[in-house]
Amino acid sequence: MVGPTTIAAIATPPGQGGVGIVRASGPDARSILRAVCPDLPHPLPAHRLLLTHAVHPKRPDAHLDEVLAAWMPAPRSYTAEDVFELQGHGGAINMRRLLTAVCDAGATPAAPGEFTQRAFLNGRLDLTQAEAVADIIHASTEAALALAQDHLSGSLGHTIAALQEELTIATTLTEAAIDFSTEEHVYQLDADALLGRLDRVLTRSRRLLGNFDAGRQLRDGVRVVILGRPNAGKSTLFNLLCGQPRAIVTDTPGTTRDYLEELVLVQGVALRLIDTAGLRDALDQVEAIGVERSRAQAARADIVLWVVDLSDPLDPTEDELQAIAGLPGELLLVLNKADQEQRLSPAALDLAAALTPHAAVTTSLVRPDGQTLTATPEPLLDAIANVARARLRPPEEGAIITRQRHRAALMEAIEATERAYRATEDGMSHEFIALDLRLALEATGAIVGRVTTDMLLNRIFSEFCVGK
Ligand SMILES: Nc1nc2c(ncn2[C@@H]2O[C@H](COP(=O)(O)OP(=O)(O)OP(=O)(O)O)[C@@H](O)[C@H]2O)c(=O)[nH]1
Ligand SMILES: [Mg+2]
Repeated sequence: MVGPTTIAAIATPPGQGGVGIVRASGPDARSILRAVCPDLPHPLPAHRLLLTHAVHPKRPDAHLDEVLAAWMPAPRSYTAEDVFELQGHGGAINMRRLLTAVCDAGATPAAPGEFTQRAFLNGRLDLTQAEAVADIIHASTEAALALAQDHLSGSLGHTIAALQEELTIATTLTEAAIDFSTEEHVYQLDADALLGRLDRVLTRSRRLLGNFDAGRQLRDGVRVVILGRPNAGKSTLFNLLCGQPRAIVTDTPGTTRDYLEELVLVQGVALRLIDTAGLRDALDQVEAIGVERSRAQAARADIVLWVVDLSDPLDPTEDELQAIAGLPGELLLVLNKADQEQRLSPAALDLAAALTPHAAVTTSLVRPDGQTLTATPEPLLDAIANVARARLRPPEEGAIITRQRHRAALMEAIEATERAYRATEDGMSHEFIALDLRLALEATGAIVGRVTTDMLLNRIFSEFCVGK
């Protein structure tokens, strides 16, 4: 078997910066570091920053850069392998030359996420922690960052471990009952005790599953889709919430052709805001595709901002009302163009308002002189933030799952545990019960990475940047 290679990468973002870091990990890290930094003391002090100079291994007389070198021998390093880092002067060309020197001394360029993948494979991190590293790098809001830090500290891993412990005991007891059932002293499976144990597993897993929606919205932002007829003022509202003229606004109905997405903070709440093409019977093929996309976005919304033009002489049709009522997200009704003469019938307004428990917000997005406002009206901001905030509160205390991957595995575990529960109640053979308990164990194991496939690992680690 070929042993692990020594990998190296530039760990800092490309471009100019005060400092740039080249990092390497693997069995040859020590000799490579010696070759690139020949003046380092003997023996190598660990976990210290050492001021020295770097050279190319084949041209030791030519000074490359003045660097701070850090030597972190296994297992006390990020990957649990021998690791070194060179802090040089930031700058793309300098970093490239340092990396070339390290590679010419025996390292191989690292693939995206390969350092973290090694940390996982060497047992330094479980899979939820490895994912948290990617989440910390990608976090664009305080809330997402806090959640990722929490996962990196192992909180989700611990919760899963507790579930696994219960399941392991349950499996062991059941399998013991199979193994010894033909012996003289028949080992009796205590069905009531087993049911109690499985009940605890189910309660905890369902609680965790119930937190997924809040977790996803914390991590990715609450999906807020702005929906309505052409010309209702959707893009005007989108731009105001973005704080910049991101979408084209004109008085021609059908201006927005494709949807636009921006991450915005509204009163500290992260929203993934989506402006859509106005809903109507499309005039051409491009618009038809746009309207189709609007509907697809609406179907995935956490919150739908339904913008209705009060000055529109055409009341919402029965079909329009039905379509809105059928959406899974929470509905917030925005009655726009209050500066104009109202032509929408009060009866139609009542019908629209009846579709949502939240009070409609009546607003105008232009000033009396016809200019667009420069900031979103406060009542509208309050209404949006209140609904969004309520969604972020996890229904139950405890760890929070954030990824579809966690959710799917947990659902699998719950289904298998439920089958084991029913089989125990029905007094079915122990083999059946044990089989399902094993499946539940495997499913929970997949969350933390006890059971993984190469495909799954590749997918997770490809999200990383090179050097992490
Ligand atoms: N009088 C008035 N005009 C408004 C108001 N809000 C937006 N408008 C105007 O309405 C027109 C359409 O606005 P948009 O924001 O482009 O409307 P939209 O809903 O995005 O339209 P589509 O992209 O065609 O679906 C523009 O001329 C805006 O300036 C308002 O409150 N009052
Ligand atoms: Mg628009």
